[in-house]
Amino acid sequence: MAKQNGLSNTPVETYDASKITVLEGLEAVRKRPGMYIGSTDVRGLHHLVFEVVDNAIDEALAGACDRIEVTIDKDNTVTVKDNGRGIPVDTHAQTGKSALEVVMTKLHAGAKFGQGGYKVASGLHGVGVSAVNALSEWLEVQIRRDGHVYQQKYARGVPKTEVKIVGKYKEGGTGATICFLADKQIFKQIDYKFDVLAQRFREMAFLTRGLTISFKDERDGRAMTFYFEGGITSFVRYLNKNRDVLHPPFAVAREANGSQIEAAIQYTDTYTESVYTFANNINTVDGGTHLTGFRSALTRTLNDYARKANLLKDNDPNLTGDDVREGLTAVVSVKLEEPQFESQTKGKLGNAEVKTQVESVVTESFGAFLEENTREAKAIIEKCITSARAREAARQARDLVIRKTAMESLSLPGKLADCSERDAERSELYIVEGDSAGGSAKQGRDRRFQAILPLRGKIMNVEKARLDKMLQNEEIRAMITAIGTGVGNAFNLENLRYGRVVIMTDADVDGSHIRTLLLTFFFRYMEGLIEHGHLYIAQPPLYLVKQGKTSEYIYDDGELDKLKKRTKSDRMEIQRYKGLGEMNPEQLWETTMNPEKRTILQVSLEDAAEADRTFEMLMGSEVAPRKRFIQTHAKSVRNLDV
Ligand code: 0RA
Repeated sequence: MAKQNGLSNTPVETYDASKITVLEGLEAVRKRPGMYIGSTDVRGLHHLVFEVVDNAIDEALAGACDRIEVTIDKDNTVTVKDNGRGIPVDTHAQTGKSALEVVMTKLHAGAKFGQGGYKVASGLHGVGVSAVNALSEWLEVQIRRDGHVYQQKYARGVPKTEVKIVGKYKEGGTGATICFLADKQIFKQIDYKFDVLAQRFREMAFLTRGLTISFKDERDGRAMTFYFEGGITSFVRYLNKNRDVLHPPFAVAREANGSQIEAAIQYTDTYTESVYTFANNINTVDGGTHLTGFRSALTRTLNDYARKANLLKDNDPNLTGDDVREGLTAVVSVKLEEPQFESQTKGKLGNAEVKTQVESVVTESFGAFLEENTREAKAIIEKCITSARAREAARQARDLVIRKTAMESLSLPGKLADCSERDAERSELYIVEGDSAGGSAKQGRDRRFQAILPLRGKIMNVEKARLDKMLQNEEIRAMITAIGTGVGNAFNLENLRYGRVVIMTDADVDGSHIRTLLLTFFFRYMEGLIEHGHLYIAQPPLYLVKQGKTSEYIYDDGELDKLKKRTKSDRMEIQRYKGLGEMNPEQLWETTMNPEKRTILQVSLEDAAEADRTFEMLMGSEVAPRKRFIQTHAKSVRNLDV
């Protein structure tokens, strides 16, 4: 152990010795897995895969790897193979062990073990593959390096073999193959989700231009390969796949004071902003200095150009940040040597210098783009000016609504059957589709803490609607008033009137459409409600199965199949519930509303990017992809998890 002198963080001894201080045994990882991989639920499980893949991506960032292959086997074994440099195998002076064994069995806090690696490292927690090793029932690594194939096997992080030479590889075929089986003693459930993994691999491939990630799921034979020549430009095209765009994407990639700055911009004819930012391939969901720099460059550049081109007249006010962000799709990706994140979850980038770097790179390059592409520039500016006008109109409409509500003494909507409980934490609002289901819910509820708001027919398509128009819609206004928080920039969680807002719709295609419409509305205008876990989806049963004197409610088709297999009796009587209205108030209470018995799904904002796309697809102007989605997901959409 290197000694610290107690006055500074600098170890007294040499760099080599100090390196040892960061090595820690793997027992700690098994004892408190959450500390290293976040949790031991499905998220933590997927984290194992991401950690290994992130290490391979580090090789790609170092320019040493352009292919990663991920396979999930039928028995849940995961294999990650890359064509990087492989892990060093020579003897590590301090421990007398192979560097490979040290990398696989010791925790490395901070920088990557060994030298010569690229300075930028991805990896969310950066705990290294050793943590994956510790949490695997078994793990096997094969390294192709220095002319040989080396192999070592481990069980729960403990080496079971020496580092052995097991063969040769073809010229130029260096790399690493890591194969592991997650430990059932640690993880509650070993069930990898294809979509979760695929989405992350897609994102990684976007962010690492020229890298191919192929993914095969042997459990059901599904396979996908991600390769994007255009890097983040492809990312922006992908995000805009179902939107009408105003121009081809603009893109810039430059080095500024040792940081790598990349941005891609494309305006669409929609009203939404989709800007995704990354620092060292980590999705910074709360933005940070790179986003601030990007936004101010955008506003300044567009205003400067609009003035110069006389698209903004002398007495026109400047375009605001909101004006230039409407319809904007952009990806900003920075790579820096020492990223500082403001939160534990790495959601926000803190490096102050990055703001100026991004700002100057984007101002200069996007300014030049506008000068050189006058037709595109005009389309963008006109869109921003339209947004400014609409915003002014919306403000006036909003003022009107606010004044009107104030005069009507903040009256709650007439259709709302409120509860007697006044404490938001203990009360629930059920948003129910249709008047008849609303009637059943009103009779079946516990009126002490459950309020019911029936919505008539389909609410309007919020994706295409503007804030001002939306506020004129009666159903939407009733919902906003009942919930109490306000919308958009005016959203304030403190005014929430119900701790749980529960969407209750029929288990048919129409019901799922209405649910998606509502989710879109909440996602776009009351995101905080989802973020803080206040939005839920009710789970009414699909069937009532009677056998003699007993009857049982069934909530999905799989469950019904199981029951059918279990019970051979043909006296089984199956009633399918198509709508909530078919249930009487008591049944609705028993199956769907009674907190003691019901299941409700909490809506999470796991991945705004994917949700954004799903909503666009379902709601956007293009009909074809929506149709396809509804057809292929007609069953599973019932459990749509945002
Ligand atoms: C330590 C040092 C170097 C590379 C790696 C580890 C490494 C780890 C993994 C995990 C999966 N694939 C990997 N590939 C490489 C640097 C190697 C050098 O400097 O030659």
